[in-house]
Amino acid sequence: MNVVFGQPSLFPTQPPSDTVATTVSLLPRLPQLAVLSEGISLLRNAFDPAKIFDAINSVVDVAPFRHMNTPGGKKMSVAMTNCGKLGWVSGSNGYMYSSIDPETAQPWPAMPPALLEAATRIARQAGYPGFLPDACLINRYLAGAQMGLHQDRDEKDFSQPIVSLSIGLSARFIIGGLDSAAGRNAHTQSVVLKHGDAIVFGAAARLMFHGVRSLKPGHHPLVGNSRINLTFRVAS
Ligand code: MD6
Ligand code: FE
Repeated sequence: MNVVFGQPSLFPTQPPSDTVATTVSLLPRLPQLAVLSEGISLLRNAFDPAKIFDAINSVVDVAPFRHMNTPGGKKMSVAMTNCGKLGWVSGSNGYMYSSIDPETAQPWPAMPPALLEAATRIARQAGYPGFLPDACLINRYLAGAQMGLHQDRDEKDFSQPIVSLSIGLSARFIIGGLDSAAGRNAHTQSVVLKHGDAIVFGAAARLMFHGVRSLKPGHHPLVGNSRINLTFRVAS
């Protein structure tokens, strides 16, 4: 696949510098950002995984991981939970966002500050300075779990990006096209998402089909035998 490394042209947070000397001294601090295809940015080592893992555990204490059913009645291989004002749920009534966790009948736990801080900072680095997510879906993959090609279209405003963080075992993320024929059949791009990686899915890519290949067995020193993915969304 074609990956172009370098600084994006849109860096709203970086003020123009007066002298060559300041420019040079600032350069090493800028995040490495790769544009995978129009609208999809990849940032490696974009956050502190231990801090994010602690925050996930605080959410899971209140809203445990569970395997939801598809609208067709099949159990998903990926276990999920949510934090924030709204949570994504799937079941016999379809896919939707709900302020109540159907397992506990309580509101979803609030988005921990460490998660909100990481998501908004990464969005800013990718050119979305106003991003303020109200939903965070947390996916847990054990060996053999996968996510089929899908579009995320249960949110109200597709001009808002989705920010995705990955920790633990690596997985291959597949990117298809924009419509169902091209999305599901045509040739796909793929990228291996590793511990500490973030992707930002916006603009032309916001409605692209994407999925995750079956997780290979393994062990990660922080996260154990799993991969955890967080997707931050503006749902309402
Ligand atoms: C995952 N991610 O990486 C699943 N969706 O486990 C997604 O489905 C996803 O990474 C929208 C935007 C970014 C994503
Ligand atoms: Fe998705």
